[in-house]
Amino acid sequence: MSQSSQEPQAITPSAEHDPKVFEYHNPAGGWGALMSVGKHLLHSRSPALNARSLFKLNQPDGFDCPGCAWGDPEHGSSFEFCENGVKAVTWEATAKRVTRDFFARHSVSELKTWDDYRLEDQGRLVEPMRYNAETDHYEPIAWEAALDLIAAELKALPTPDDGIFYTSGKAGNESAYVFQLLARLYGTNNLPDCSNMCHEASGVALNAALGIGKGSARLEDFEKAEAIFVFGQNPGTNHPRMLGVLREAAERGANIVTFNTLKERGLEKFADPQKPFEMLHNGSHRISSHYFRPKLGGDMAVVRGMAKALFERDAAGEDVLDHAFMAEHTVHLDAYRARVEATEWASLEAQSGLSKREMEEAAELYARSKASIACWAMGITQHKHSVATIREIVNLLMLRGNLGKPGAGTSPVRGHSNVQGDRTMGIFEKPSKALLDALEKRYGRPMPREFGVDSVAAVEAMRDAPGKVFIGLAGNFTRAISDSVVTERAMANCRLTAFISTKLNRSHLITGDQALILPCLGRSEIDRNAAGKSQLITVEDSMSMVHGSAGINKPADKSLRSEISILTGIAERLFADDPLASDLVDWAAMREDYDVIRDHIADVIPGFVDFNQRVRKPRGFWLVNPAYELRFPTASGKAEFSDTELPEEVMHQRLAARDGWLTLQTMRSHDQYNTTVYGYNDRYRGIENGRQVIFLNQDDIARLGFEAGQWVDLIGESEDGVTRRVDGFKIVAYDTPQGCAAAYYPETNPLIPLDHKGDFSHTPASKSIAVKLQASTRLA
Ligand SMILES: Nc1nc2c(c(=O)[nH]1)N[C@H]1C(S)=C(S)[C@@H](COP(=O)(O)OP(=O)(O)OC[C@H]3O[C@@H](n4cnc5c(=O)[nH]c(N)nc54)[C@H](O)[C@@H]3O)O[C@H]1N2
Ligand SMILES: Nc1nc2c(c(=O)[nH]1)N[C@H]1C(S)=C(S)[C@@H](COP(=O)(O)OP(=O)(O)OC[C@H]3O[C@@H](n4cnc5c(=O)[nH]c(N)nc54)[C@H](O)[C@@H]3O)O[C@H]1N2
Ligand SMILES: [Mo]
Repeated sequence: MSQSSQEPQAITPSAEHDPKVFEYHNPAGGWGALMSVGKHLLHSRSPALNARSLFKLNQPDGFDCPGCAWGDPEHGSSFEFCENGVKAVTWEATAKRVTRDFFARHSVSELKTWDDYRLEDQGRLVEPMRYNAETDHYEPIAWEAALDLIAAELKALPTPDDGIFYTSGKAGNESAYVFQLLARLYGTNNLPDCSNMCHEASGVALNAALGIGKGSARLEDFEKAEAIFVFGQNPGTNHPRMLGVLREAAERGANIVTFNTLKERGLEKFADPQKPFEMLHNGSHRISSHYFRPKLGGDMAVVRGMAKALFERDAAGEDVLDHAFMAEHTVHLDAYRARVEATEWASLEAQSGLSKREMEEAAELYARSKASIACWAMGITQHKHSVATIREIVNLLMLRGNLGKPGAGTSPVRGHSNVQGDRTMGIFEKPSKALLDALEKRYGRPMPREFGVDSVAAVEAMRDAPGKVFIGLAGNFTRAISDSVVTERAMANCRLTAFISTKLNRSHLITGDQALILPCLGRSEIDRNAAGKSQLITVEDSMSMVHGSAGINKPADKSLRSEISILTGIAERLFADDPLASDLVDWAAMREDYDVIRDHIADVIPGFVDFNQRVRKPRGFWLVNPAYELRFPTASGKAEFSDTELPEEVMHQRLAARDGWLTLQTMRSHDQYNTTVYGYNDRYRGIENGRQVIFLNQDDIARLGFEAGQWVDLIGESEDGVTRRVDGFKIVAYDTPQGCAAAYYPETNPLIPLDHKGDFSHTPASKSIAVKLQASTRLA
């Protein structure tokens, strides 16, 4: 890159958001959660409508919660929602609107100075808008003209590989299928998605180890597990319905063994707002029976330490390994064992931040359990060595035969409500040969065989060559990906940026030569076709259950279109002169009846035979996971141990030698959904009224010569000549190991160099960022 200086991010947190720190002593959930529900219902300005919506959330005749991907029980209660599901629903079903007058009042340059909360809080987008560079304002454009423009710009590209088609995991299966079909018929596999920034490492590691990129444990396995190991995950905020499941497991005596760099309240104790007795008596139940706090990026060493302890006990004649299982179902055990035995305890302690005794204790908990599940999320997947870490977790599970039996298995807990389904539908820049063959067979058309760009590579491509067309199906790509300033320059290089969205966000403000906002229906809204019939969409949860979702609310505006209507509209125009493509796919029929799309899916995607019938059963159907049945479609046909060497040093070890540097993880507050900020509080961590905080170990604060409450600027690495910094963060003392810091995303994304990413997964390593602190000029 040529430029050497970089202006700090233009977004300035307003002085009124001066974060306050308080001690939070209550359990997660409980009255705090109920009070928050009330507050968010009121803030939406349509409390009655929203209260009604909640009874339809995750119900067989209702809509899937647009929050997380945690599964719904088959014998569920009539309330299947949580505090943060309520925020997601009320945020969508707000009474506020972003009209053409709003855009006439505020220029894009002005809006760029607004923070994420303020942008989205303006309400729902209602009509298509086009950026006018001369006036620097968005102006209304007719739907037909907007769709014509996209098709014309795509057709004008020198090669289809100059088109980039991004999907966020909010998109349902039907939109996802149509989107990938459009891109591939057009001629490219450039289908990056939010999974590239999220659980990519899980897919890569599980595919290599077990031949299937998804988790194997089902919801009912959580009722049978004797121990549940939770690595790098904060369910109290991000998967609150999982807390209910963990709590039930804890109540019946299962060990919940947590590994987390921070002390997270939701992992300590929980009061279930759906249990009236407990609420009235201010009761609660502990979640974690054991809580280990490794350093950032230390989990591979922890898990290897547990394996080492087991091998040592096995060598001493103890019955702690399932030799019969391994002999029958696995390969490469000897190589793994040799590797583990060659790894010294001293290296494991130095890298993990845990003592040998702690790792032995964790191993003992594992050895005592006859059925164990391992769960993990972003604390594991957003490091440089995430794939190796997840392979290590699978190795550990295999040592005691914890696959394919009740109460056991892998559980990568997914993020977005349909992120897993989008992949199943073919949203993937590296499609399998089988998928492309099936598409070719169905459509009689050669499919592009060259792999496309993932999320990081998409930014590199836009940065390095101007003139691309970027289409975003849901999400907020520009804000979600790393290296914000580099990314924003790259996006501005495009000839067209177009986003299919429900709410205004920063991606809309970083415009290409031309830019469009295409407002769509949300999941809670009734999606009627031209004939007035309401349509069903489908989603797949983290446990591979596929089920229907139908909105119940009146659309926010009559001019809104469904995602499918917008996508099929683009496709019709794009392929209008191509009789082959328009004969092969009747886009109008797809738009009129989503059953037609599901028939296409049934023809192409394995596991979806009779899709239309099966999805109409309450709670839907399960996509069989071969690993669950002890079938492993790997190269060897067996489950494979990996024998990767422990990284010589992870970030915190590298930085220990550099004066004043710390390893920063970027994570979610309790009041946000990814780049969507619902408010400025992070209740369980005791933060109120602000997001510009940095959590530090007390000893680090003293050692670096700062004080709690002081404002600092965060300086990132700049070896490539780009200055990376974000200004004005307040220091908060927190229970986290030395050398490890934490702050919220997306405010900290400017600190992550684009090429700081996972080996094999290419996921931005947003849980191990090198930072230095500097006293800030911001006044308290
Ligand atoms: N309400 C709400 N729900 C959500 C989301 C949301 O933003 N808001 N986002 C959705 C999405 S897309 C996703 S992917 C998931 C994310 O769900 P999580 O993975 O829970 O999300 P994070 O906030 O990134 O939390 C990471 C957790 O891992 C810990 N951690 C970080 N680094 C390490 C490490 O190196 N080792 C260990 N052992 N622990 C570590 C952190 O302390 C933190 O508790 O949630 C989904 N659900
Ligand atoms: N530093 C750092 N960066 C991260 C992460 C991290 O932990 N740290 N986490 C990463 C992860 S796990 C993920 S998944 C990504 C998230 O990346 P994305 O999925 O791209 O981002 P979101 O913030 O979920 O997208 C929010 C926008 O989606 C739109 N939207 C909401 N509902 C709908 C809908 O029903 N239809 C349509 N069409 N649009 C809708 C709204 O306009 C809203 O503004 O961020 C990643 N980035
Ligand atoms: Mo995610």
